[in-house]
Amino acid sequence: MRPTVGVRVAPRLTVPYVLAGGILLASVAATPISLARFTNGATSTGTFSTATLQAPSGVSATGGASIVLAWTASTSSSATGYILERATAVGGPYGQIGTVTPVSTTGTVDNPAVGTHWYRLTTYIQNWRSATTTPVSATVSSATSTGEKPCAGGSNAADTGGNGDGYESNPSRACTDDSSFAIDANTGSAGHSTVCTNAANDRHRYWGNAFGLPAVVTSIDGITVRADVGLNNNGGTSVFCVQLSNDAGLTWTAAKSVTLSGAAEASYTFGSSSDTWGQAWTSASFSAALFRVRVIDATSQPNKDYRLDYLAVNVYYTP
Ligand SMILES: [Ca+2]
Ligand SMILES: [Ca+2]
Ligand SMILES: [Ca+2]
Repeated sequence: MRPTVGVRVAPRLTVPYVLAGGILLASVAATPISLARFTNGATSTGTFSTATLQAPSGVSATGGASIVLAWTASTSSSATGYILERATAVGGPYGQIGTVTPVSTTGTVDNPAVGTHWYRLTTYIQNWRSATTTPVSATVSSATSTGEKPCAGGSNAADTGGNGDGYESNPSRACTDDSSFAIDANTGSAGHSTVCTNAANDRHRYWGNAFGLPAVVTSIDGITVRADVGLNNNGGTSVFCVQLSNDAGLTWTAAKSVTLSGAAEASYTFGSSSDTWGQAWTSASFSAALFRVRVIDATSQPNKDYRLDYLAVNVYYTP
C-alpha cells in the first residue's frame, strides 16, 4: 500500500469584516474594537471645524458710589464666562479682579476706591481666550454736599396752627444770615405747648433754596437744617421744631426739635450728613416746586416772641 503523502494544510482562519465607507468597522464575531471616526454620518465626510471665541460687545461703565458694568453677552454660548480686569489708567497695567459666569451674564458691579477706573473683558473657556474688549472707564465719586442754602426771600407762607399767621413780621428776613429777624410775636393760641405737633403752635413754611444739585445723583445721603433763633425773654421752656416735605407740603417728615438755650440768637442744627429724616429723596425732590421746610414754635408760655434770623438747608449726596 502506497503510503499516502499527507499534506498538512494549515487551517485558514477567516475573519469576516465589514467595510463602511472604506473604514474597517469591526470584525464580525470578534471582540468589538473602538475606532475614532470624525465622520458626519450623513455624508461620510470627516471634518474638523474651527471657531473663534467671541468677546462680549457694547461694554459700558457707569460711575457713582460704585461702578456698574454692562455688556452684550458673547455669541460664544458654550463659553464659561468672562475674565474681568481693572486698571487705573487706560494703558494699564490691568489686573484680573474676578470672573463673571455664566456667559449669558450681561453685567456686574464693582466697588473700587474713589477715583477713575478702566475695565476690559475677555471671554474664556478653560484656557481658551477671546480677544479683549476695548477699555471703558468710570469714576467712583466721594460723597459731597450742596453747602448751606437759605430759603429764597418771598418763598414762604404761614401754615395753620396757633394764631394762624406764622412769622407774621418780615418772614423773608429768615433767608439772610444778618441778625435781622423774621418775628413770630406772641406766638401760639390758648393751650400753649412744647409739643411740636400741638395745634396751638404757630407754623411757617419756607422754600426756594438754590441747591444746584445734579439732575441725577447716586444717592441723597443726609439733610441738615440750620436755624438761627432767638427769643424776647428766657422765661419758660421754648422749643423750636423743623419738618421737611418732598411733595410741596402735602406730607411732612416727623418733626425734629430743640429746646432753645436762651433768649440770645443761637445757631441750631437739625439732622446730619447721614440722616434722611425717614424719607425717600431724589434730586428732583429738592426743586422749588416740591421741597419745603416748616418751622414750628412750641413754647410753654404766652407772650413769647420767636426771632428767626436764618433758615438754611444743606443736602449731602453722592454724585
Ligand atoms: Ca404768629
Ligand atoms: Ca445769624
Ligand atoms: Ca436774617
